[in-house]
Amino acid sequence: MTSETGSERQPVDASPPPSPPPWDRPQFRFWVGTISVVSILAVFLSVFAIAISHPADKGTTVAAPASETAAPTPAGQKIDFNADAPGGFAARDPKAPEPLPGTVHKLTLDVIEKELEIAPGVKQMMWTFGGTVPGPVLRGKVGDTFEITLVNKGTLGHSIDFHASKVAWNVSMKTIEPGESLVYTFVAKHAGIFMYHCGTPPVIHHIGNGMYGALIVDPPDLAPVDHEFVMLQSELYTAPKGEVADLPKMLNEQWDGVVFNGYVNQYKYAPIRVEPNQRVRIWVLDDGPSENSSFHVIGTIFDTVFKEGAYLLRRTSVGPGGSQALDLQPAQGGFVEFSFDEAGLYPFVTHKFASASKGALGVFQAGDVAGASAAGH
Ligand SMILES: [Cu+2]
Repeated sequence: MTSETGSERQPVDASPPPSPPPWDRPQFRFWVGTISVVSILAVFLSVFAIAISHPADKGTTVAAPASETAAPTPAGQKIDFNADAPGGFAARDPKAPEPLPGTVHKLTLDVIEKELEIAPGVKQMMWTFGGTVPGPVLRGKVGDTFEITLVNKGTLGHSIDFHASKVAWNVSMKTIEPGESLVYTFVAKHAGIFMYHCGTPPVIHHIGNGMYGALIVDPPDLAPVDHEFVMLQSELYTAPKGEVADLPKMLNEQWDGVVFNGYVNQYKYAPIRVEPNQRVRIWVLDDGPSENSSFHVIGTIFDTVFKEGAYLLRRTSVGPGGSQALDLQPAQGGFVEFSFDEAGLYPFVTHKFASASKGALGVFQAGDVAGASAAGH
């Protein structure tokens, strides 16, 4: 192997070779490489951190904020919760009815679609049992037979479902068309305050527009009291004048009010008169269709509580236990008993204050109170 001698010879000019450009220097390459690797690692770790902190990225369903998903609120009349009582306001009688006489109760309930006032200045079309919202409170005893004739005088199909009954859904609770009637017979086998409601789909639309009520079946050992009242809690869904409320409003739980016995702040406008130290029983039912209730009377303590068929608390001569609220989900009910120790005003609410602030508020007047004028139901 030969080589050209000239090519191996050192150049005549023996000055040092020119240094490479900075980007070609080994140290530069080392740092560029290190920084690149660190950057890639940082990006990867960031993505990983976001992934584990964001359940949605793992495939879990996470609700977006309500403001992004909620359907726009359908139209409806506005309720003024600070409005004064309308002139000549007449509250629905809050007294619980006496048990019906005898043991067989033949009654007729007409389905009537009509305009009702539900708050000061707010009237709208409602679907009703018997022309009122809530429908009439029925009452009997364990073992009684109820034979209810439902007559549909409305413009669309309706039905009735008595929670106090044990009967086949497809037989007794079927939808009847306008002009038709149906006889619904059952024996009240259990004690309690039971919801009844229209069960025609979409059920929430029929309950939300007024088709609900209560049937009380007395426990056999019900103690005597001085006053017995009934409070049915429900939501109000307002509609434009002359219309019934929209279904989407109900499906989205966008109620406009929460009320006792069908009218905003009804017993604030017409306080209920009792006397100090009298025993008071209030039957309470949550007719929904969707909101719960935490029934509370401000300024007293329940010494007896009956909920969903059983006594949770019973007055005894020495019993120290007291109850402050009766908690009810939709279609649950019971009663509370108490007395007022002093003359004065005693508001009652659902202690879910978002609901109390939207109309679920009333007042008891115990004894004479300067400046107050309870109607004396
Ligand atoms: Cu109906």
